[in-house]
Amino acid sequence: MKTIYKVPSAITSRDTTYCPGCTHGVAHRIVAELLDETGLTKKTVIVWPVGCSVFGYYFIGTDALIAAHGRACAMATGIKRVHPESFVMTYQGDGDLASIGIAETVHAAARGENITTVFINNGNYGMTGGQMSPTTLIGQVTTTSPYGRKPELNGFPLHVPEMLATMDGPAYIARGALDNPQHINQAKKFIQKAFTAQQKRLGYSLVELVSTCPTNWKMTPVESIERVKREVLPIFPLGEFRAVKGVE
Ligand SMILES: Cc1ncc(C[n+]2csc(CCOP(=O)(O)OP(=O)(O)O)c2C)c(N)n1
Ligand code: SF4
Repeated sequence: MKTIYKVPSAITSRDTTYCPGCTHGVAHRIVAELLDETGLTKKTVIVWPVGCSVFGYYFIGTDALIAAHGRACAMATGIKRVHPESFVMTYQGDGDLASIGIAETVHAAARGENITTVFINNGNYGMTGGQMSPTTLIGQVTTTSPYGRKPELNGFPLHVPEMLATMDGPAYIARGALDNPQHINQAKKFIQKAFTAQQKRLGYSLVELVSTCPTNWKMTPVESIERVKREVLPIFPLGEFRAVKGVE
C-alpha cells in the first residue's frame, strides 16, 4: 500500500501532554514536517518556553533548552551568536512571549537576530489555568477577567506581528492559523519562509499561529475551532506583515 501520510521523523514516539483539541500538536507537526523537508533537524536547537509546551523537547527530537519564562529570545540570541552554524528557533505562547517576555521579543526583533520564533496565540495562559493574557479578546471571560476583558481596566489585545513589522530588524513576520486544513497549509508556508530568512541570514523571523485552548475556553474541540473562525480571526487577521527581499 502506498504511504500518503506518515509521522514526520522529527516527531518522537512520546505521547504528548496536550489536551484533546489543543492545536499545540498541530503546530509541532508542521514544524517537524519542515525540519524533515529542509534536513535541518540535526543542526536545530529549539528554545522551549514555560507554558503548556514546556515539554516540547520530548515531542520534537532536536537539541533543546528551556528558557526561564519569557526569556527564550534572549537565550536563542546567545546560542545563535556562539553557534552561527546552528538553526535556532524559539517556540513560545502568548503569556511567555507577549507578556513577561515582550521586551526580549521586541529587542531580538529590533536587533535583527538571526533566529526564528513560532508564537502560539491561544488567547490565555493555558498552563496555569486560563488567566487573561495580552492577546485575550475584548469581552473574553478568563479566570482573571470574570466579567470579560474591559478596555478601560485591561487595555486592548496586543497585535505582535503588526507591531514588529514596523521595525527594521525583522526579515519576515506573518500570522497564520490552525483551524482548518487550508490555514494549516498556509501556516506551514509562512514558517517555511521564516526558516528561509534564517538560513539566508536575513534577520529575525516570527510566525504567530492563532491557536485553540479548549480546556480553558471551556469548549469542546469543535466549538473552539468554531470560535477561532467566528471571534478570533476578525481581530487577528492572517497574512504576511513583513518580508524583506530574498525571503521566499
Ligand atoms: C517567572 C515566572 N512567572 C510566572 C510563572 C507561571 N507560569 C507558568 S506558565 C505561565 C503562562 C503560560 O501561558 P502561555 O505562554 O500563553 O502558554 P500556554 O500554556 O497557553 O501554551 C505562567 C504565568 C512562571 N513559571 N515563571
Ligand atoms: S491547557 Fe490549553 S494550551 Fe494547554 S494543553 Fe490544554 S488545551 Fe492546550
